[in-house]
Amino acid sequence: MITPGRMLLTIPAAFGLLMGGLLAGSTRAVPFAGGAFDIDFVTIGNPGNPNDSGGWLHHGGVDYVYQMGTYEISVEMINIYNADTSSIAGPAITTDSAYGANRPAYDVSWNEAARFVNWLNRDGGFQEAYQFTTSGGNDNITPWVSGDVGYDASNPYRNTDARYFLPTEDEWYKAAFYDPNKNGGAGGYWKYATGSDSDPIGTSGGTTPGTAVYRDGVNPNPPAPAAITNAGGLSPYGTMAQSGNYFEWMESPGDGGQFSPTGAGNRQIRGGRWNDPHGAGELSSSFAVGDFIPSREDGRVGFRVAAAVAPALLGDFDNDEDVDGADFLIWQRDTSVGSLSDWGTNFGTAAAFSAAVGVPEPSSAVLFGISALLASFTRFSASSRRRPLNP
Ligand SMILES: [Ca+2]
Ligand SMILES: [Ca+2]
Ligand SMILES: [Ca+2]
Ligand SMILES: [Ca+2]
Repeated sequence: MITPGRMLLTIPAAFGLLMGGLLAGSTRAVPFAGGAFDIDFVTIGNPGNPNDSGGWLHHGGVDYVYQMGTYEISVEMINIYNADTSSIAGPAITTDSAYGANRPAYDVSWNEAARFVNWLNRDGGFQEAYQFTTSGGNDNITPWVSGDVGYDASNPYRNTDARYFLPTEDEWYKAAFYDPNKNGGAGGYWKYATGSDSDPIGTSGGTTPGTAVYRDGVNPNPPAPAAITNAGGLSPYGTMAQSGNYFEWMESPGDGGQFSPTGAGNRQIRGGRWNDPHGAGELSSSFAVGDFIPSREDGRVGFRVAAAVAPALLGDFDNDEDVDGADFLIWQRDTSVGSLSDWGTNFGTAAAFSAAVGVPEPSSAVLFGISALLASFTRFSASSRRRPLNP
């Protein structure tokens, strides 16, 4: 989408952005609130992977492809939510900004995180994930029941038609610890979300592989949490700070427990925190805290968002859910990525998430030629510009 006021880039600049995007792997930046901020999502593939046989409660098996937020949710994103006065606005969420707007939001309850997720869905024209039947920002949800559209008996908290949601413990655990290339390509789990069984090296900020934002002998007196995009090395799938910075809410009941018909039951917490004195064990796959009630506002706990994937779109060679000039550039560099005819057929269209409402119809007529291609370059460049959050 083109946002008024955004500067159009030259083709060489667009090409540079494209190459940067390729280096980032299968990350997709999704703009929210009219482009006020983006959330980056990384695709978590390898459906059908087994649960971890180590760890705790044997989590991590997921039999579908999904997307995980690359970063924790920031204070600034919550501030933008709170500033929304449009028809999709939700009740106020309280957070704390002691360390700056680009740091993870904390003192955000599970219920407040669910309100934020619902707002993301409304912003994109999607079904809300969680059912609130009362108006307070920290009220508990009312789980979906049989007969509701999108009801899933195996997870009555989440509506299956929602695009964005809080990750289940399995979704979170897989994105953090699973590595399809471990054990000579057979796949397996690491102890930490830095792709290692060795304790991460403590840091208060940076992106060096193998580091995490926590207190250890290397980083004995951390002054502050890190900005969400500067919070340690990546997991094998490319997520940041699933070990360290802030603990994060799971959608799932705690301790492998049961879903609560009133929505009041405990939720799971994982990941460790920047200033805790408990060492690396708190960051590991075997550490989880299952007794946090969903209304608890805790100075150690933030969250990240996960997403469902849209069906594959032929001609979308860079897997960003649309077919545009960027895909043509990829085909031009390597024609084995797919069919140019597919690209031509679907040029100008976006992948339709099945449960979406209000998604524009694909254009019926596609004109080839340099003018269309140039237009696609400018569209690509506009949609690819990252708007930094409090750099
Ligand atoms: Ca709060
Ligand atoms: Ca974290
Ligand atoms: Ca594409
Ligand atoms: Ca694109």
